[in-house]
Amino acid sequence: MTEKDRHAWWKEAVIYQIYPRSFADSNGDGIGDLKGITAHLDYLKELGIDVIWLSPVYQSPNDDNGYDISDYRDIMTDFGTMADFDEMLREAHSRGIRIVMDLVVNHTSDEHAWFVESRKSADNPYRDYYIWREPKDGKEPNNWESWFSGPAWEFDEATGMYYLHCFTKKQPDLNWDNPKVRDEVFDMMTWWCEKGIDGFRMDVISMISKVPGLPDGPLKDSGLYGDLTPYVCNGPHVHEYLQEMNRRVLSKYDLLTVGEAAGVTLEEAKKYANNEGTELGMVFHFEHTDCLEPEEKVIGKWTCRHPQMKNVRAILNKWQTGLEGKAWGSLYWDNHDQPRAVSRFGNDDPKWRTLSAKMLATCLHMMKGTPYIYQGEELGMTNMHFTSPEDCRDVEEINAYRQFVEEHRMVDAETMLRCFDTVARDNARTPMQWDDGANAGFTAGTPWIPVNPNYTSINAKEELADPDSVFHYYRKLIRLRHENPVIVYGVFEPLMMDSDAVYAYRRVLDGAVLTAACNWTDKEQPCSLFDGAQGKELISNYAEHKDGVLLPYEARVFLS
Ligand code: TEU
Ligand code: CA
Repeated sequence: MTEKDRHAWWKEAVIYQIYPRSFADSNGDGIGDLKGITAHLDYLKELGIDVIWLSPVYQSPNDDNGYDISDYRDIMTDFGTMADFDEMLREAHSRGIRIVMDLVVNHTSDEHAWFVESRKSADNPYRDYYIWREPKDGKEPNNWESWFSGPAWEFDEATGMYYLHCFTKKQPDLNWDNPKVRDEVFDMMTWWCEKGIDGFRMDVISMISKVPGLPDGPLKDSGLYGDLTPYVCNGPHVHEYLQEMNRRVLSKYDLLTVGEAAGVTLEEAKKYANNEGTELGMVFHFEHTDCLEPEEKVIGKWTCRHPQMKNVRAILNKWQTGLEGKAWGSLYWDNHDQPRAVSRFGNDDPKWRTLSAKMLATCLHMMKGTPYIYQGEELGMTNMHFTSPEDCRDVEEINAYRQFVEEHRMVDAETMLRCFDTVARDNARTPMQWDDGANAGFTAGTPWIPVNPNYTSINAKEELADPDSVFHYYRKLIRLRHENPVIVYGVFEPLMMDSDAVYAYRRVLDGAVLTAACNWTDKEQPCSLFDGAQGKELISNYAEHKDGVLLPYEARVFLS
């Protein structure tokens, strides 16, 4: 066993992510809002979570649903007012629930006052807040593709130069090498901390330092553009800038901090989330959400395939053992950028949905790290079915469809729609299913994105009333974590690595041994871990077990 972890509240907490646009609409305009969140805090209290991570609620023209911020110190008009925010914060705190803000500072909106100034002239005081380059041979300065299709550069008539945007052209990248940018960001963070918020989830924070010279990237599978990730992820100054942020802001407050770290490796994560606490509390990595072979992809991230358990396990186990004693980790299946967990990793056929959602929850929540639940995951909400590109709201899907289907005819429309069914971000963004009434109880108006038609059978009202629901199972998993230090701090040891069907492991702390085993298939699978075991069962998705096997999608956890 390695050295013990220093205890912290955010290591013992369970986080619930809210995507405000799709959570609850209080005024019938079809868009979720802050008052809608406040009205449902008792639901979250009942679930038992400790912290809410709020996807961005700042002023934004919504090119990327709030990940394009035009004013960091104001609330998005669609979502309400600063008074609504203050009320939500107060009401959450009065229930013992903390609030973590999304911090989107790799880029701003092109409508942010800094960028409005920056594009005016080459000698504007705000010019160097962003990344401007001269054309190269009359074209883009390099071959990078933006994360959301098309070139990562936009030509600006006013000065005849290009600006860099790793995401949409309405999301220009900030120039973190400019100390004034860092001052502005740190001041803004301090302002929110003084308001009493409890932490930050930092959007693509691994991308804030770009490799000087901005060299061309290796050609992507489409052959259309180069890959920017080698030159923008984990760049030369990223750790230096985060250490500065830590010294100047984070260390002055008691915060949960989690970096969304596109392109992060285990070795890099040990630096970002180091146990000495000089940078961030933890990071999100993407290895398990993107563990298909290149030949399983249609193009770029688009695929109709589902990952195999043994590949997911190899990745998660590597992170479990690799971080031990060195850095803290995060645990998640789902977020607003991913398809629904039960549809991707489990089985959303009505016959297996509940069992497999509970199995997946068990598999993740008994691991080491801080668990994140994405809204609706606790109900076992499923992916959508896309019948036409008109169903899409997400700029990533809309642009990909235009580029690969319409402009370059590299993918046929039907295949692209099946890829959307499988991995589109909109799967996570359909409205929260509160009840079986009109629009799933999300809005009295017309929802900004269609409701998943299965809301009549999958909804919070029904699950709250059913003690065997996915909701009550999550509730129990959260309570177990709060009651058993071995679930928080126990050292992880893999088990049954010769099985491609059963994901099993042990957690060990001060003589307590927890054993978890999860059957990822719809068939009985051999497993003798529990035969004759001494101790007590902590949780299972089956009331009766069978010696020597795990039943289809069975999950079992034993403490001895
Ligand atoms: O996401 C960054 C990121 O890595 C995602 O683009 C993810 O890999 C992709 O969506 C999977 O298809 C963050 C936010 O979470 C996302 O919502 C924003 O669109 C993006 O940054 C830009 O701010
Ligand atoms: Ca509203």
